[in-house]
Amino acid sequence: DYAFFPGSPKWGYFELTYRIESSAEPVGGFTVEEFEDALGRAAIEWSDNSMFTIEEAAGGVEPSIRTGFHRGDHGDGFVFTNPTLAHAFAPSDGRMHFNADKHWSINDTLTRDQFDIVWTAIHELGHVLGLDHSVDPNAVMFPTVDPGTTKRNLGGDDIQVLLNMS
Ligand code: TQI
Ligand code: ZN
Ligand code: ZN
Repeated sequence: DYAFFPGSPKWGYFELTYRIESSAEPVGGFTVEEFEDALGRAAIEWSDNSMFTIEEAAGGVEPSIRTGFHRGDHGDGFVFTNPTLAHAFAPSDGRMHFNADKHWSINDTLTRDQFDIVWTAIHELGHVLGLDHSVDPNAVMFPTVDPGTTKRNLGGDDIQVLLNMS
């Protein structure tokens, strides 16, 4: 959806920080520790493959990215309905929300009803950085969910698009 990113908005700097701010508890007992782990891995994947560094915000620091679990109508005008896993806003908004009603997993072995939080976090961070969807099926930014499968490494296309954004 190209209209989501009018004018190729950019951050203007490359050292980004994030903080967890949830308004809902995820179903299925998914813990804050697992979420922190997933975000850390997603942040490393982009940090290792781009000019961005993405780290957890230290106390008292204003984070660039605010992420967390939310349910249904959570006040930003984008109501979570069943098929939606997560959504993120274009730069330099920084909001990245995960649907608390989905069954999330940090493990790369998934049951049929689970979704990989690491994959989803890498994908949503891509939107936060300013990337739209890719038509390359190997890209993390390819907009198709395969339940029960994972994709935890950036494809050449993801990295190429990002380099062309700077
Ligand atoms: N959420 C959509 C997404 O992140 C929301 C969306 C639709 C969107 N069009 C957009 C966000 C354009 C930014 C720009 O793509 S989702 C996947 C994937 C979703 C989908 O819940 O459908 C992933 C979230 F790629 F697997 F289909 C994460 Cl990884
Ligand atoms: Zn939201
Ligand atoms: Zn997407």
